[in-house]
Amino acid sequence: MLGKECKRKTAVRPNKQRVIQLYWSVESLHWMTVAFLLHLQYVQHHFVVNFGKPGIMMTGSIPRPHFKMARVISMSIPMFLHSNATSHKWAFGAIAELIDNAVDEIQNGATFVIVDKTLNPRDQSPALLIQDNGGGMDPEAIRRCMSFGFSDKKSKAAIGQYGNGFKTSTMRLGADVIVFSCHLGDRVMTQSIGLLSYTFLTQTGHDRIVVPMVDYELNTITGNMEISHRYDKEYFMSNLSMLLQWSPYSTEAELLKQFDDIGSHGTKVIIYNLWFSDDGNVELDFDTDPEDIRIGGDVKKVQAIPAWRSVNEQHIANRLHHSLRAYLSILYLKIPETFTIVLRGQFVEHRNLVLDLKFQEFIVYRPQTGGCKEAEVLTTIGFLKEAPHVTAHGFNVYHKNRLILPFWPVVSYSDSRGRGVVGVLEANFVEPTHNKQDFERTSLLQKLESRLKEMTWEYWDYHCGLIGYQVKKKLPPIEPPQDSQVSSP
Ligand SMILES: *[C@@H]1O[C@H](CO)[C@@H](O)[C@H](O)[C@H]1NC(C)=O
Ligand SMILES: CC(=O)N[C@H]1CO[C@H](CO)[C@@H](O)[C@@H]1O
Repeated sequence: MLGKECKRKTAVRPNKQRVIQLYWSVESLHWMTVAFLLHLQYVQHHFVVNFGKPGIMMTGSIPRPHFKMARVISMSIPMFLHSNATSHKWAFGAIAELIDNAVDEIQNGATFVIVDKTLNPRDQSPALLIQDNGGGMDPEAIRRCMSFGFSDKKSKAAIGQYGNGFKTSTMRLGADVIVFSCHLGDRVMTQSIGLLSYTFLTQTGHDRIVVPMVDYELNTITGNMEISHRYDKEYFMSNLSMLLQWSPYSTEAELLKQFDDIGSHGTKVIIYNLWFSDDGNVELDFDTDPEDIRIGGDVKKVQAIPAWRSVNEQHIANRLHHSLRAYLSILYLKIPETFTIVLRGQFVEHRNLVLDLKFQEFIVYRPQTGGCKEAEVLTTIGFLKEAPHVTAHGFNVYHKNRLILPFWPVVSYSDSRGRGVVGVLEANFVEPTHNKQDFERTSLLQKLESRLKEMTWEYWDYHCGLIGYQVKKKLPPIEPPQDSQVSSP
């Protein structure tokens, strides 16, 4: 499904691209892209808010802004920005990117990330909270994270790193985001607050993106947090007044109270004015399950005979699309024991998809990467424990510990060949796309895809008897696989 999206990328017109590059620098182009993204979502938001009363709005008639955006941008913005701008069709993909930022903070001491619903005190509307106790951001870092025109210097190890991913993913989820960050640096402790608010920017008619920010610093003599002297006092006051007017908090005391549960280091992100879905409800559903965040709408129809329908619907391959808890449970291949993801007050139990497989085999694949160092990828393949009842199949492909493709269906099995065959692998030799929901469609990926296809068929042809299918071909005799047995490729 994401493959199509990527193919469209090639449709950039070279002429336009050159003309635009003449007039705008890279930074302002990125700025434009995000502004554009904001604008379309804002239009949808207000359309639904103003006309979204039952009976007036025609359900399903509003184009989803991200689809629309993908089309428009592929015609006018150079390709190198395309993937950034079309980031995050899927709301959970945007949330995952914010969780990545917290996971990157494990190296700075983070032991948890909290994902929860909170309320906007101004109107009691639901807002999304994401909070970690990592290193936090000092005044420069929060500017890099929230402002435009900074280039992101990503360290190689980091998955997210408060880069542009932060802007695109927060803006995918809601119109406004406020960030509180507390950082303990060399002898100074700072608290910084920043507001990226589309509501503010449009209602005040700003023609460039202004991100109000204030910083406080611990006075080691008095022990109080005081206005940071880094920036002019006048600036501080005008920034603060914008924050109080447009953030959910209308007094400085209320604003600073948000630091109470952050402690001496960490970051709290609150996304408010969350987007609405076509049915006129907030897209993120906090109500159906008080211990989960769900997305309605997109529930996939499971094709199965009635007796098997429920086991299919309940399977993680299906649930991950609409239950954040299910998705987060498999988002990382491994997670340090010292770190927990807490979703709506409950730990997210980590799930190793390999343990969902029976009759496992381990297959080594050595991609020809062209480099002198030979990559080696170990794929665990097997039948889902619930096979043949569960029809899901495909490969869960991780990249540097992070799930990129869940249940990637490399074969289509109109004739059952491949049904219930699932694999798990970590493919670090291919590059994920910007939204980390797909891989760049390179020849390396194509080779991987065909190898996985062969693997699926080979596995099926040898072992389908084990789940009650008739082995069709005459095959050379082979020992039935046993758990933990290593077979050669
Ligand atoms: C907010 O503060 C920044 C410095 O941090 C300053 O450049 C900007 O002009 C201020 N905004 C206003 C409206 O004063
Ligand atoms: C500003 C920005 O993040 N640009 C990135 C967009 O995506 C391309 C790759 O698809 C990167 O190379 C750019 O740095």
